[in-house]
Amino acid sequence: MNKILITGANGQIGTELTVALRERYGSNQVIGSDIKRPVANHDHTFQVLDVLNKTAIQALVQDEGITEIYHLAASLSAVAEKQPLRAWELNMQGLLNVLDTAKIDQLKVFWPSSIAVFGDHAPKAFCSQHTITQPRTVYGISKAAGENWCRYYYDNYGVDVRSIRYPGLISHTAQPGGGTTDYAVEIFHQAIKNRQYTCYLKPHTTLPMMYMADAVRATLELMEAPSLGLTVRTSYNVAAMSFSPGELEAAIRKHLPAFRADYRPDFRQTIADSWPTGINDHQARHDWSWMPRYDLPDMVNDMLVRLRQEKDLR
Ligand code: AKB
Repeated sequence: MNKILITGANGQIGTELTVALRERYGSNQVIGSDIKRPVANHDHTFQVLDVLNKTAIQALVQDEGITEIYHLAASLSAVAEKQPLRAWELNMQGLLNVLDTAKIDQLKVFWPSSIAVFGDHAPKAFCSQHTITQPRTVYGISKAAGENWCRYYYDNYGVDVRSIRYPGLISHTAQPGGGTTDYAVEIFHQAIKNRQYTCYLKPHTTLPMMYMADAVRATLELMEAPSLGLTVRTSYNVAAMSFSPGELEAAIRKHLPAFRADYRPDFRQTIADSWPTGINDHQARHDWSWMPRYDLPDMVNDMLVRLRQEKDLR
């Protein structure tokens, strides 16, 4: 029976992945962990865990009989640029601690990479699986190095580590924490509350994006795919939709005609400009039958319906 540990369980992906994994494998089989216990968390299986403490990870794995780790704890692109060396340590050493633990106990590992591995020299519009990765951000550098470490542990120690290069993720449940694509969540909250949003990217900045329901399903499908069919042990490109802030503003305005956005680009514009505008996910579709379900109109519709229900926002 699988016994799963999630690091960074309080984050944007972790919040929804924990629920999905519990539905799949049962509540007692999935332990959420994070650096702090959230104030209103009454989850009896939750563990406080610092991923920089390898001894603590190994003790938890032993005590709980863990067989799989979803290692999500990381600093995202915008916040990492403010403290590059701290972000490097968290993103790199945290991953190495998890991979080394997995090597000893032959655990299966999921680790998220990102479209941030690509830089100015990668194809812009339909960025291929195997291409130049020369990222500009410390977050991207840590993800590119991490992908290679994943393959190293697979090749040399047989660790069954699987990974996805997530695009910007949009969720009605959890707020993102310090990424360049966060605007695509903030805009919904502001549109409903104030009918106004000031965006930190220019209106024509197109980026690859995905609705969280698709991202969670992609993660589960990759982890359940037969190992033999997987040809990529660095990280898989996945795609669902690409849009700019201006296009998202227009899509929201179809539901909320009074909504307006204005644009005041900050340092995140340079990060966004270095990323691709679209992703070629042919390999994921071929190897484990990946297929997105949400496009821009479906995602906008679902976000608005659910945010209004959940937060009782009009
Ligand atoms: C970020 O903006 O940093 C993340 C990502 C694309 O990995 N959402």
